[in-house]
Amino acid sequence: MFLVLLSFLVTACGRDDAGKDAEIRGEEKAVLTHAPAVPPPISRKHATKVIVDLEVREVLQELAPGVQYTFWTFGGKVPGQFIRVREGDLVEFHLHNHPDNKMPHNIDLHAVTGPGGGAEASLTAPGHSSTFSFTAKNPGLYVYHCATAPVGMHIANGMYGLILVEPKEGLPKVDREFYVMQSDFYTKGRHGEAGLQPFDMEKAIQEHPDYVVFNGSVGALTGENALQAKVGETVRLFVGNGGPNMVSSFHVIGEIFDRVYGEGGVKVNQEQVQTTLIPSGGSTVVEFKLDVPATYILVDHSIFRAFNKGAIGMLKVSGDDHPAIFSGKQGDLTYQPEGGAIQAMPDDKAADKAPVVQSREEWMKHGARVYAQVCAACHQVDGKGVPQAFPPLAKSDFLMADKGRSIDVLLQGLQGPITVNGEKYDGVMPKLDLSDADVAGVLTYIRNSFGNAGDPVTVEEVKARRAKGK
Ligand code: HEC
Ligand SMILES: [Cu+2]
Repeated sequence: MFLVLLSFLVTACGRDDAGKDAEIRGEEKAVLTHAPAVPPPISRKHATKVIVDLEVREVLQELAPGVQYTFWTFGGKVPGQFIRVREGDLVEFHLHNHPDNKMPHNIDLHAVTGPGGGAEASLTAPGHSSTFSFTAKNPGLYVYHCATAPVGMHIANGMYGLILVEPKEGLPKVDREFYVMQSDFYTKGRHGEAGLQPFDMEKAIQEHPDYVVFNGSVGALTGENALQAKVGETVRLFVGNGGPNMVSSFHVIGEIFDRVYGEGGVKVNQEQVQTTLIPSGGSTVVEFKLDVPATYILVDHSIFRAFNKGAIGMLKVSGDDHPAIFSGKQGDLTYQPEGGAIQAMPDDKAADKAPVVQSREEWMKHGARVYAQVCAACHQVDGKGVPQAFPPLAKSDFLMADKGRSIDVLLQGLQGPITVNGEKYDGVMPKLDLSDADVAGVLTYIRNSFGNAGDPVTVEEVKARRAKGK
């Protein structure tokens, strides 16, 4: 008893640091940053409670010049915001799903020891927030991602980011730190095809990306967006790979990595490295000192991805020449991904609120808009679905057989085996966050499009099913 009291007193006086830093003292809000910025190093010498607020947003942004894409994001951009905590910290995680979103989402942090990396505890419907806590036991650089069904699709749409659990003793001091994350995208149109491009499930399953990019879009790290540093400085890159499919052969043209913390672990496991592998769902940390002014080019050295699919970034280094290290013709190389430049698109911000609908024509239009925004991603623009993944709505016997059941599918989602036109499907259709007008409109639309012919669905019918389902 006396000993317990004594150790308590010693701690309270703050004199005992060694062995005591597992104890949680105080609390703070995590600083979250958008790539390529990294939150500042942690100078604390003790563990604390860290509160993380991460908001999921479904946003329309550019994937390449003139090419738009509906990204699902952690924090409003791809990749997700960088989270930095210290080994031993107690992390209180709040995942917010913005009310304008249509899909449920969650988060699996590879830094978490526990079921699904937090996925089960964080499944969140639009307009809701989930909270869970974990102790950041294991230092390292970890990927986090959404793990809501269909998981591949949520990741393919941009739902990944990095969390750094800094070791207790901290990381060696460097002059600059940057956040870079590679990923691959799958669009209906070919690379560079202008306009709003829907996700292409078939290409994703075949692992044939149209885009492989750093930090969420072609050009996110080139030209004006290039990383900047000076001769004489040492830089550290925290590099993640969100996939969903490609393994990265990460290389910086014109530089050698002095040190590599392989696979994002805490040990420098190799020095003097030209190209380092980053698994899908993995990371690496590289450090190098800058000796010569130049524009260094970050690439995935699976090189067609760099020059034809977008996997190019730049690090512009200014300062004095060092002819002893490199003398020769100098200047900025301009690397342009071939075939990337397309004219700008008029921005089409389709109204997302349900209008007070009267005529059947307007009603169909409203339904068509909901379909394009929400359903086409899975059931495809032509309503024909994707074999073995998303059932067809075009001439669907399942859809047309039972109006009440189809309303329920839209209100409640659907999972478990079903048969549509003789083909078996066993996937998950998420519970979508649609208004009664949206449900009635989109059902009227799909029941009278793609070769279907049926009677309209009214708001009253939807209301009645909703009341019954409760
Ligand atoms: C994230 C992907 C996804 C989205 C978005 C989605 N669905 Fe589905 N949908 C599915 C899957 C998967 C199934 C099959 C579920 C199963 O196997 O039990 C399904 C089944 C259906 C069915 C019944 C089967 C059939 O082919 O007739 C209908 C009707 C349907 N969805 C309509 C819609 C409509 C309308 C929307 C938009 C408001 C929509 N879905 C959005 C994935 C999706
Ligand atoms: Cu998600």
